[in-house]
Amino acid sequence: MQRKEFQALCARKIVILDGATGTELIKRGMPGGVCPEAWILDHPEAILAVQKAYFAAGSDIVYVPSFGANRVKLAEFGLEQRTAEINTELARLSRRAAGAGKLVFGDLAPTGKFVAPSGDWPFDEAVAVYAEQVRSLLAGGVDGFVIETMMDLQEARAALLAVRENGGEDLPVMVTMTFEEGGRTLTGCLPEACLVTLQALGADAFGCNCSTGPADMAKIVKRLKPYADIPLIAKPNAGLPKLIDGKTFFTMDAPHFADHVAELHAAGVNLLGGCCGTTPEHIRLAAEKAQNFAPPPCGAALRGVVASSREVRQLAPEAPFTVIGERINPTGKKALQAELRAGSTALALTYALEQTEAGAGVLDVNMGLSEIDETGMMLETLRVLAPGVSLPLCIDSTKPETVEAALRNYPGRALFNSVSLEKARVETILPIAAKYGAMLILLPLDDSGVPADAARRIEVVQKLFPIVQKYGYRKEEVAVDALIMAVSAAPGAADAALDFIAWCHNEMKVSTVCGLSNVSFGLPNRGLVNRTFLAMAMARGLNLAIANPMNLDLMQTVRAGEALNGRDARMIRYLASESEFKAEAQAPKAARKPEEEVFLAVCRGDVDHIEAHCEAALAAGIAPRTLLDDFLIRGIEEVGKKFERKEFFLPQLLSGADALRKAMKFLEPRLRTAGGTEKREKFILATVKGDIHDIGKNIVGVMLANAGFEVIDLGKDVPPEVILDRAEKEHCRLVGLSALMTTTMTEMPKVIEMAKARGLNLRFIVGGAVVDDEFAHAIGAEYASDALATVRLASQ
Ligand code: B1M
Repeated sequence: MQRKEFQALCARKIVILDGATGTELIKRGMPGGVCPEAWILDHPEAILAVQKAYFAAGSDIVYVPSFGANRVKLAEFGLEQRTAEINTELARLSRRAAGAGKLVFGDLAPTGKFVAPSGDWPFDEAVAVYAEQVRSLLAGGVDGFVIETMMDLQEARAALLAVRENGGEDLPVMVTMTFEEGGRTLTGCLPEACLVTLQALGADAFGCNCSTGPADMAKIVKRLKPYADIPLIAKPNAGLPKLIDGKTFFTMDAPHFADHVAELHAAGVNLLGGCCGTTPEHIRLAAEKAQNFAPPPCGAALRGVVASSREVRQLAPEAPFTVIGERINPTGKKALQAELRAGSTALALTYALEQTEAGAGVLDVNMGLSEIDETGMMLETLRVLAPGVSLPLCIDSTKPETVEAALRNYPGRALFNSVSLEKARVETILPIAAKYGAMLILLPLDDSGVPADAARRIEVVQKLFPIVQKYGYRKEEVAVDALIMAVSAAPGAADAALDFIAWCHNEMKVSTVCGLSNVSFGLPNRGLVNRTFLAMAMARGLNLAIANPMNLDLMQTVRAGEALNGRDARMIRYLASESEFKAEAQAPKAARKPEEEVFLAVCRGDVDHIEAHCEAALAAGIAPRTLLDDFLIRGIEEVGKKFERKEFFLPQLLSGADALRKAMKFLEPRLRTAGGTEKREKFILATVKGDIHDIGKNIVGVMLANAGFEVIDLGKDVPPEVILDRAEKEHCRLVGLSALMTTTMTEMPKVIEMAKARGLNLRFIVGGAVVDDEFAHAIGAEYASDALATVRLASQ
């Protein structure tokens, strides 16, 4: 099926997808614990029956049961060598079920790995894993693809690129993600940000599946609709899951499920199906109801939107004025140059956080510096900024390889700075930016240089924009740069730029942007010149500026300018910012103490600087233990609180833990005291099965070792039998167990019961945030609230 045919289908009717596969296969005898894909191939009649039932119920598109058929998932069953064959066979089976005239889409789903830059799995490895699946599903004859149940935008991007780069250029690709109750994915991705990014990258439809019932899903679809140029999908569960006797049940019957069709349609759904707990009957009734509705038209009300995975920003002329933070650019910044030459990204992160706080809406990232590997440093900076800050980024480079690497790896929809009419940029850089769906800054210059007057700039843009349009760009997806030159060198420079801005705004009706500080180059009191020019440019229609948001006067000019030219209707932003600016101006600007920097480094996940901050704090006389207890641990606790309040998400939790781990490694030798007893008592230490939190357990280990115990640390996620086998082998008397989650503390009594059953004479000390005295005694253990308490107890 061609992408155009898919769009036509979505315009003709509400397209009906299938319902749950797993539960239907279980009904047909699939046992628990098996590899579903392999079981299906051994029992083809089961999947044929399920899929035929969905087609008979009214499904237009049925998914190939290749959900877990990527190499990473199949490896859990030792079947990774059969990946290609399994996918092709599954696709062939689905084709058989479909017969002529019905559609089957190859299904790509999460691998369970966490993709870079937030995770440590290289992005291109993820693309390669999906590429293998794409090629083999194509060999089985699929009509299109669905990327489903995605929890992380970056993994969804990898799967989408894998389709587009491996034979699926012109096939429809639908993407659905799973949003939790709080309206974000587990990794903190915002629905609107995922839609904006994936539709710019070439998805043909976007929506949600799993996780919630139809009513909650309608709310998310409603949020998506203003941003959607592509059809929207809802594939909800049969209601919210209920846990009964430790098993999950979905309790919404088919008629109640179908009752939600009108609500989903009103929210803007074009494609409708069911996820966990739904059956062919759910789909049949929903399809019947859907026949009463015309498909909602597609076309976004909000365009010109850029996104990180956690935030969206509209950069259109009608949106609030946006300052694009200019500071992550080494030009003229000696400190940043030195850091980048040393391979450190810490200052870039600091600038990013400061600019965010100061009110920037997008952050420009430029790594153009001689003697450094620009591409490598750009990727390294993205690795730090993607989890560290939530503002969308503007990738600023002239090197095609840097642009390609940055846009490929950026988990969002970036603004790209810039494309001009210069041959090299049009021929090489524009196709790259277009491939990754970046929003563009257009420079009105060609190979003959910068046009001096507005008329020539208009001519250049009039030639450049049609070329950009051929790559699918609309006016709303570009911002034209006013190209401000230094007025000190060219007296007419300000007028040329102002006239050009006015033309772009009034005639071409596009966003305009300028690199503000150029105008004042070579002049005294540059701030005054910059903000005076800014006010004049805003009056002509300028709506974006690459500038320094740390400059309070400038930010005040932005807010006042917006209020004066009617862009801030009841002066709400002006009034709010005035009280903020006032508070800021009055706040004393004391330098932070090094130990406070340590605390902040954990909160920010600043792996690069934490060691230096620890060193400085020790040099300032802070004792290693105080640093650990009062700053490092308090830091990670703060991260945990923010995570609980949904201000932070998994990537930030991971970076905070990484920073703490690095600091611990540094502090460990300093925490060790001379001491040492003659007889070293063995102490087995482990985080229980199912739990991967080990920071606290490691601290306990260090303190026990300090106190002279021979610590045998079995690590994290340790099964009971491994703990007890080792205790027996070592003739150990003391075992320490750590658990940080309510769901894993229940492993503790299992270990103790098993020890009793084996007749082992062991004393258990348990600890971890969720454990308390009462629980410990109830299960027959001693409780230690922290590392020192553990040492005290163990010594007793
Ligand atoms: Co997660 N995590 N985490 N996490 N994490 C918590 C524990 C949580 C409370 C966050 C929250 O929601 N607010 C929550 C648990 C909720 C609950 O059940 N009550 C949670 C969750 C839900 C999760 C995931 C499920 C998130 C997800 O994927 N949605 C996931 C679980 C993965 C799994 O285990 N299967 C997850 C993952 C992670 C990271 C990998 C990102 C990372 C861990 C990295 C690592 O440890 N290598 C992480 C982190 C860092 C945290 C928080 C923020 C910090 C934990 C920590 O290190 N604290 C935590 C929130 C919080 O606690 N504020 C959170 C500092 C440490 C020094 O304290 O471990 O308590 P603690 O140790 C103390 C004492 O308790 C005691 O001594 C230590 C020193 O004083 N102690 C013992 C500990 N063990 C002892 C053993 C003893 C004696 C004393 O006897 C021998």
